[in-house]
Amino acid sequence: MGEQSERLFGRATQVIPGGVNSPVRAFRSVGIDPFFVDRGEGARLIDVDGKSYIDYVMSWGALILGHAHPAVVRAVTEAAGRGASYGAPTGQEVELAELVVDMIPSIDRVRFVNSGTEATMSAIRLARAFTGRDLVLKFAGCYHGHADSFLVQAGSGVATLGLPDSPGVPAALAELTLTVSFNDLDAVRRVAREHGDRLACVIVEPVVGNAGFIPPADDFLAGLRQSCDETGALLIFDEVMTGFRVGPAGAQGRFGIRPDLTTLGKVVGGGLPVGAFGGRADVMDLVAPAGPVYQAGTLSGNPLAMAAGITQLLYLRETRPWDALERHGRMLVEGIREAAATAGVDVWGGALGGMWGYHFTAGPVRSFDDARRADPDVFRRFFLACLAEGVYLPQSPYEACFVSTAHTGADLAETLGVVGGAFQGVAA
Ligand code: KE4
Repeated sequence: MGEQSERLFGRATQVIPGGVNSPVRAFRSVGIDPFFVDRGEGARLIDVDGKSYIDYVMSWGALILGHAHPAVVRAVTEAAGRGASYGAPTGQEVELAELVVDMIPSIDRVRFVNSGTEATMSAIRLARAFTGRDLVLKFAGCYHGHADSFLVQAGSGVATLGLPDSPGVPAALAELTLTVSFNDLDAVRRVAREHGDRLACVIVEPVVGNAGFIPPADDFLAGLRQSCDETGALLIFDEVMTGFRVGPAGAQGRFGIRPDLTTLGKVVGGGLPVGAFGGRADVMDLVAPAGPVYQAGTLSGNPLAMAAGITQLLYLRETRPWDALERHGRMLVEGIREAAATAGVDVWGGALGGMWGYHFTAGPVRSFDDARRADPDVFRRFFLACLAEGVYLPQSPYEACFVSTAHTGADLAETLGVVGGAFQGVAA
């Protein structure tokens, strides 16, 4: 990395664990020190040493309009002039809530929080209260944030660091989380038979992004819906990544499945800290102060984040960019596949809306186990070759890639050129 980044990283490691505020940012999986960012401009990040990167991380999916979109900057700047936080209700919270309810039909009520983790943590508490049951079913490789109940065979940073789960999670709590393989309906039905009367909820990334990109098999999501209807467990779609990213109504809109609860993050906040959980009125009306399920937050619904979220969602609802974003994602996957073939490397990948991904394996990749068959060394060398040429892809095979409305045809052409040369010297 450049001199200024190295210097900052040296200081950071003295005062911040691992020098970063979220593990994946440390670039551990690709064996280099991280670059430090000076600013973002549209589709690009510029680091503190002045190097420019075409960015396909986009703050892990939040920036569907790209960095520093003028409309978002104006809205946040204007809101800041009236105060950063009040700890009291504002019209902006109502406006963003009405937008979410309008765009996602399964959501009657929504509560804003400050992160995806807060959203999913609150959603399972609510499901446990509504059903009077304790067990949670999740899927290997899916990541739902770092609340204790989810750090069991999780994806994203947990998988990147090769952690089977996390120390500090009491066994008594971890035992309440059951984990089966994504896309394995037989395993779901077995859990339903053995534990169905104790199951509070099934939580799933409807399109997995935290084991790399893995779409659902044709019957999988409908099978989850049926199993939940039969057992009385609530179906929770964790759409923190897919919400407003794979389509106007997220993955549930793409696949026509109505979950009982939905969690949101990233895009809904326009790059500022916003998470949300919402769904059926009869469930959500248990949330305090309407009901007894406690959930709270000093900065929940704060005016700066609401301004960014409203601006980004209104822009999306008006311009409807998802088909174009998906075409761009498919172009990038095809470019990687063609370049890899010259080195005898197999690629399995795909795109949905503005989310895309690739695995260096012949595939098909239907589960976390399939994803782990990909060659990590080929991934590392491919990632580093692209980064050296100014293309910043997610630094872990257990992350999804993102494209934004700010990525131009020239950016995509430049990226494909870099990808085309990235396999020289990468023997399969
Ligand atoms: P946050 O608490 O990081 O806002 O959201 C947690 C979360 C919940 N659900 C899904 C489907 C998610 O993808 C996430 C967070 N995603 C990761 C990237 N894969 C965040 C990046 C990071 O941990 O730094």
